[in-house]
Amino acid sequence: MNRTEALEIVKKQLTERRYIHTVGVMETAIELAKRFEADEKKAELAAIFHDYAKFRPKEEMKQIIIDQNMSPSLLEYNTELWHAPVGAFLVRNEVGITDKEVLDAIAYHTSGRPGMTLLEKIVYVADYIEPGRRFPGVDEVRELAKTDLNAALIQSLKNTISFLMTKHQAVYPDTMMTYNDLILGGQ
Ligand code: DGI
Ligand code: FE
Ligand code: FE
Repeated sequence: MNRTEALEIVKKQLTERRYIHTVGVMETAIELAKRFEADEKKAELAAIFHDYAKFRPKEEMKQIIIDQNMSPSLLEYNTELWHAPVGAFLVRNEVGITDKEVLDAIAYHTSGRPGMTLLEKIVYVADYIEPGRRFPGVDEVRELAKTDLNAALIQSLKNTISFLMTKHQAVYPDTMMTYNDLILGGQ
């Protein structure tokens, strides 16, 4: 599948605004893949489909999490977490992408996980810093991503965890574990 075909497929699943975000993530992920010597084609594909399930009804996502034996703890935390693992499942089933590295980069693009692969880190950071993002602190992460992918990832995790805490929201354990893993030097 080439880029144009992939973008056409995902466009139908998204709002205009989210599609523009997706194109930004795609461009950023390719740039990061070049910089940090990852597979550019896989980065492009994972980025294009990372938010594929973003607008699926919550009930549908919940049912997939249950039926596919995904972590039941997902259901206890923020529903925003669901579109990532559900997206990986749907991209496999509906689009026919079978590359496990690409599917994992989609599955972990929101929560992160300990021992993230290079491709997973690239999609996570690209999602955070694509040119359309305007969060406080995003420029600092953009600067870090020019030279140090792990430092960029740690800073984006810190920002997200702090953001959730200031809103008095729970933090998904895998997100905390991702942060700890990187701080403790687990690559
Ligand atoms: O889908 P996007 O908006 O492009 O970005 P995303 O997939 O990273 O979703 C991020 C949202 O998920 C962000 O607003 C914070 C929210 N969220 C809720 N609970 C958690 C969480 N993000 C992480 N990493 N961990 C959580 O526990
Ligand atoms: Fe997302
Ligand atoms: Fe996104």
